[in-house]
Amino acid sequence: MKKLLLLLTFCTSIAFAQQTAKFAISGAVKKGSVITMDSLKQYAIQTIGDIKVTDHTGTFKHEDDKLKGILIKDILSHTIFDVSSPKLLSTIYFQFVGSDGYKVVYSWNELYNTEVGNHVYIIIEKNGIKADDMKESLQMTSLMDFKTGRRYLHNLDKVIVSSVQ
Ligand SMILES: Nc1nc2c(c(=O)[nH]1)N[C@H]1C(S)=C(S)[C@@H](COP(=O)(O)O)O[C@H]1N2
Ligand SMILES: [Mo]
Repeated sequence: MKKLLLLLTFCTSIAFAQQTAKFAISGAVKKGSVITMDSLKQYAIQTIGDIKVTDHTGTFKHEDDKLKGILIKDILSHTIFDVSSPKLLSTIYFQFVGSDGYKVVYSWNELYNTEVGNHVYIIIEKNGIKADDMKESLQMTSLMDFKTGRRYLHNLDKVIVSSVQ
């Protein structure tokens, strides 16, 4: 019985790791895609440094060190947004959704037309631990945010692109 339980725990942890170390991009795009740890290797890895995580009131929670990540704009560079004119890009917004259903929104303009977008990363390593070995799996951060916690998304599962009606 004990062995069976161990095996079950082992299988669940493998399933969990495989389930979380990738995310899908879908919605208002010409062609949907799935981003895996393997496909992330093609992008430049940036050394981000440390982050002080604060809650929604600005109270310091904890610090994560030695962050490494890939700019979300680099990852999205192969995604063609399904709009009939460039003007309509201003209607586009992204929902980044965690495996627990937690959602974080960015607009197309925020990512592509403000400085904020130059500091939004998918984290592939922190505190010397790689995403595959982290319970938070692939994480996301918007480094210019005042309150860093709320968009410090854990377990990124999917990106849904939409056009506001
Ligand atoms: N998937 C997921 N990510 C999440 C949350 C959540 O509930 N689910 N909470 C957010 C909030 S409100 C905060 S303050 C930070 C806290 O980051 P920490 O867990 O590293 O302390 O996680 C953020 N990322
Ligand atoms: Mo929070």
